[in-house]
Amino acid sequence: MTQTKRALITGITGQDGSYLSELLLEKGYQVHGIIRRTSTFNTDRIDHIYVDPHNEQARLFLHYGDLTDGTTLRRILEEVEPHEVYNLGAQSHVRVSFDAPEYTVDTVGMGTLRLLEAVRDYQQRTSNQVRFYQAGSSEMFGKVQEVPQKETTPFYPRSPYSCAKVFAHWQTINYRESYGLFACNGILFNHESPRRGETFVTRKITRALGRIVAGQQKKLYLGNLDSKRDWGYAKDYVEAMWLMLQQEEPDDYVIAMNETHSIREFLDIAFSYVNLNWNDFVEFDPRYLRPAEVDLLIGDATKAREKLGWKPSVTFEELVKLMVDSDLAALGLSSPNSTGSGVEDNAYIRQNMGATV
Ligand code: NDP
Ligand code: GDR
Repeated sequence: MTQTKRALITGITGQDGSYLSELLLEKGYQVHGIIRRTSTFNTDRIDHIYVDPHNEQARLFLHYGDLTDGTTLRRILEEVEPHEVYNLGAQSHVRVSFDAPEYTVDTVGMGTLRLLEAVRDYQQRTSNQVRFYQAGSSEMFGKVQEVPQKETTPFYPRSPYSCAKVFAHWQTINYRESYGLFACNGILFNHESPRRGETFVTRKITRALGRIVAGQQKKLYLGNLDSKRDWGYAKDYVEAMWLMLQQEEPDDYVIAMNETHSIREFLDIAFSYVNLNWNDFVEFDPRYLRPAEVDLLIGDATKAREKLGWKPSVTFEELVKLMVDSDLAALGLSSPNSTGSGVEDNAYIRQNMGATV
């Protein structure tokens, strides 16, 4: 009889943590996640897969902990005895990392080191093999050195967040080379979904667009519209994380779409999908600028395609539209694609938007 695999996920309540949990549960894993104690519920993204632990069917278990608290990380590791650890927890907002650099670096950089140390000790003490995934970021490439960016492109991080991710990246390699830990770095380019945090630019746009169509918002304030990102679909990207840990040898992989689009292009597709012109709604607010910007990201995921057999299932345009559809649906509005009361009907939009059109 094969043993049920156990996975431990930091950042399980985030966008990626929720999709990865779904994927691992589908594959028959027992999934354990570390959650933070907060004064309001923070488990919205995983509530639909949570089963009361008293139920013997339950395969998803949550543990209170924090990447800033090494003792607890060790205790959870001992309790769970995971076969795979996915380190997705982070203060992941680049702009916020300039406001809260120490906390960001503690979570993203030192948090990874604490977890690696805990895994090393656990593995040495028990001889149980643990596979480790580190959530690296295209932000590590920062200031353009080479395009498209690939595994061998030099890093030039431009924020406290990305400096900490570079530290975590090299620590992960160091634990692989020093202690023989099966540790992989995913270097993931931006990936989005209807579950994307509301303050990242894509979701900020699609959420505002829904509210504009519903007549609940008149303006959308944004910062730099010229930067370019290589955006993919989060559900596709968590599959790459899992694939990395199923290989014979640990390695590092870029995961990307190999195409780049500006914020303006994102706005064009999103607003024209509902027959609106974003220039009528978007205003500039310098508070959303960063002290240093990453101007251009475009990734080359050839290695992942060839070695992992990974490929994305959703195009950039499909991604924008599925996010708009989801934010429209959340407000009880139908998709422009659906028949009947579609938002392609300008009268419908005018009616919903009151005086703003
Ligand atoms: P989210 O911001 O959606 O989720 C972050 C998760 O980390 C949340 O579960 C959050 O908990 C948790 N967290 C925050 N601080 C701590 C802490 N101190 N201790 C433990 N957990 C903490 O991020 P994503 O899901 O988008 O990203 C997942 C990972 O991948 C992150 O490490 C991110 O930096 C990285 N990444 C993301 C990319 C993307 O485009 N999405 C691209 C490349 C890398 P809570 O819900 O309580 O806030
Ligand atoms: P990013 O994502 O910094 O690439 O990090 P974000 O969506 O925050 O910014 C993308 C680009 O949009 C510009 N921008 C704005 N950004 C935000 N958040 N809000 C605005 O109002 C706004 N206006 C313009 C930004 O300047 C930037 O150029 C994300 C995170 O998920 C990281 O954790 C991850 O590592 C990287 O993607 C890959």
